[in-house]
Amino acid sequence: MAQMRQSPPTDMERNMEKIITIFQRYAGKEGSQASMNIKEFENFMNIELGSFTKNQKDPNILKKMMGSVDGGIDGKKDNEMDFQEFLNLIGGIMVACNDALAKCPPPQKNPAPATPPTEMEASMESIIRCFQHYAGKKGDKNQMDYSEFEAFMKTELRSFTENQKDPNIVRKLMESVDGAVDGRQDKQMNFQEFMNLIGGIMVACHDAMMRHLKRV
Ligand SMILES: [Ca+2]
Ligand SMILES: [Ca+2]
Repeated sequence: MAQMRQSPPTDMERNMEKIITIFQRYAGKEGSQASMNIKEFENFMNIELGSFTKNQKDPNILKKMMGSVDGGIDGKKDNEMDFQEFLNLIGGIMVACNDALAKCPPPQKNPAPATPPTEMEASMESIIRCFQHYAGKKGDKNQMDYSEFEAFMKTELRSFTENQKDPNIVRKLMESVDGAVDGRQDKQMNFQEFMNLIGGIMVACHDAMMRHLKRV
């Protein structure tokens, strides 16, 4: 662990850490530890997101998905997916899930899913539900306003928020993503803007962990 924690991690922190760990588990199988090649990515998708993968009709879907993000961050089409490119892809799947979940009402009873969710699916769903919980407190249920976002940051990412020297950090974070996706600086954060922000925090954690690993 790169940092000592004063308090036990929240569910949100646990899920963010889990996604980083899962990426590292597959990216570390061969070649660069910091990126996935197509074999590592196929392995990840078939095992962790198997229910998504097996529903796709296109046999080349995984190659196409990888092609759609490869080079988007580092500018190199090198058939390697780094963590930020990976998060862009996962974030896209989560945005689609969030839209689907927002459209259908929550089930009255909880029917047991045919197959239990994988660790990755459980973490993704739990992050979506966390966003919906805070965004749904008032006003637009699909958007976080400033006070909803502040409540989220102070409760779910408490140790991150408390470690920041800048007392305006929460406002600045919100301003940094507001309008980046929907083009409207309306002081409302939609799920995709939220994922950009959470993704940025996760990339910073992942980079810190890789630097730490290089030192030992
Ligand atoms: Ca690798
Ligand atoms: Ca709201």
